Amino acid sequence: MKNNLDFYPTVLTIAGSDTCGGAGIQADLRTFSAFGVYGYSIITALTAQNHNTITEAFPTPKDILSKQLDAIIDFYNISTIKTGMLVNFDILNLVYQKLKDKKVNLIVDPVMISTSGSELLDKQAIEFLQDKFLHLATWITPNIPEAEVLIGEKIQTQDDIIQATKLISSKWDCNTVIKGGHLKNLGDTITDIVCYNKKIYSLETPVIKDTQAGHGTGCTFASALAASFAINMKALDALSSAKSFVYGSLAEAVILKDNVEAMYPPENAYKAKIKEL
Ligand code: PXL
Repeated sequence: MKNNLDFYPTVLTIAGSDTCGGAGIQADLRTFSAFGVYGYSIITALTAQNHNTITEAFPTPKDILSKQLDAIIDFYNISTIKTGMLVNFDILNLVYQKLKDKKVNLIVDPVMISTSGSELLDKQAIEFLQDKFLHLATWITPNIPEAEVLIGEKIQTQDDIIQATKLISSKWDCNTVIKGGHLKNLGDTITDIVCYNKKIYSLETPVIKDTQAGHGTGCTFASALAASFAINMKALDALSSAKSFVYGSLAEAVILKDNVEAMYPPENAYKAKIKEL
């Protein structure tokens, strides 16, 4: 037995299945394992996809999703939950109803569009996300296009990102990380901006130029953050460890076939820089 005194650290992911293994549930569970965290998983949709294209995103039927949630949430002592692709209003609403009275550390990755441009959350669901679901979050981790949808404004500069993190944090009474990877003219570093307890931090690693392994970076970051919390890291250390893990996973990407690379848990340790702005 790994633990004879305390319970082993766990995280529940509520997300979609990605056949090609790079994002969604598959990325989440791989990441939890790399952090020494046991993962529970509730699957919101079955996608059919490879590294080029998504051909299907089939929502889990409501009654099945409801049974998955009931099987897990009240049976185990769940204190950390990460959500990813929530597909449509019915699924989002059901997850909301099951979580709304629970006291948990909820990390919401507001997945809306895949890297290849497919819609992963419909319009009615985006409204419900804004009106209800995000009020449950302790952390929200959008990329720039998702943050633009959430606040209804364009984000073009680092200053815009800082304003957006503040806006998101105050609107939904939560902490926010906006991932900077979509910013034009990145230079030598990728800088994410964090609003944590109303203070602003930058979170930085070098850019890995021309990587083809970007699929799943968002899921991996949010899962690594959730796993870091589950092993009792303090927030700033958790942020740095999650960002370092994404960087290392890109730096040590594996080649799956000609022109297809995938991020993979790194063997070496890396250190992202976090500083207050
Ligand atoms: O990276 C967003 C994402 C999340 N979840 C699933 C996905 C994708 C992108 O393809 O397939 C299941």
